[in-house]
Amino acid sequence: MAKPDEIRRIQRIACDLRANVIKMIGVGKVGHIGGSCSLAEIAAALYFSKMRIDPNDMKNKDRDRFLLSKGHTVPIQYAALIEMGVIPREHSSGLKTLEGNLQGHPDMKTPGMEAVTGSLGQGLSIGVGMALALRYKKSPARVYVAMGDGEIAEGQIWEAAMAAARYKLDSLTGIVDRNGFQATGATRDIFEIPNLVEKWRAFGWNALHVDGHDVAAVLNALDEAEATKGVPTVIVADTVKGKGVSFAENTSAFHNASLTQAQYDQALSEIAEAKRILQ
Ligand SMILES: Cc1ncc(C[n+]2csc(CCOP(=O)(O)OP(=O)(O)O)c2C)c(N)n1
Repeated sequence: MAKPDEIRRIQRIACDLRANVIKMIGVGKVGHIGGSCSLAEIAAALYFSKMRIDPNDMKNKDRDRFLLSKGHTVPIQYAALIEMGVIPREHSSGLKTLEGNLQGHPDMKTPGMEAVTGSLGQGLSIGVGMALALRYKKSPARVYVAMGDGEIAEGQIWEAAMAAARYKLDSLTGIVDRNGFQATGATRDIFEIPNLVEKWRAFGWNALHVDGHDVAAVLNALDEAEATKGVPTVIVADTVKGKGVSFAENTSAFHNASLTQAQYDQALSEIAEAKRILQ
């Protein structure tokens, strides 16, 4: 069970990650704000508490791996890697430029990236392969795969889910960022997947259900996933798309959008205020 100080530390880092996302996308440049902000606490909990990774040794063969299957929200992963010092902060101004190394979807040329993703539905399969290979090499490393609630309509996710259970991949943890919205509307209107927790269980997984902005609950679930042997674990995390930026919350309008100067300033000031009250 994480101590209150540790929880507060991660909550504050989540604010820093959101601020990094907004600064990276900047004014007038289109970027995936909504699904980046919904993942902030989960990314902070993984990168700054749970995962065994050394920012100075990101190629260590026994490092834990994080795969962003919902690759379009890579600004939140860049934000974490910038905060850890793996990606130089000054690179963030080159997001989505040909000359920069922060592409619009994860690319292994970027420091800290474990896989190329972005064509939705593939990340869990990559995670299954990695977890199998790591087991073969007797590595203690764990593999974390973040998916979107829109993304999981892809059939390949469920093939990977069956394979993970078949191979008893208890080093694999899936996380569904269930923010309720996808690119063009609410997930329930486009392709609702009812009884999601029960569905993962039926596919042979240990399935947990948390509030994805509750850092203590997220950390507990990650610990429970690690303690669960013989089956993979999925954490279905209820989140808010655009969390922390009021005008971007609970809408697909800021799924992939640009900010005016006024919106940019408002977003950063709201995030700073959220961090201030966590002092
Ligand atoms: C195979 C594939 N089809 C379509 C897209 C285009 N696309 C990018 S993001 C997105 C919606 C994803 O929604 P969700 O998984 O809920 O992500 P989040 O809300 O967390 O951003 C779509 C359809 C894609 N990247 N890959």
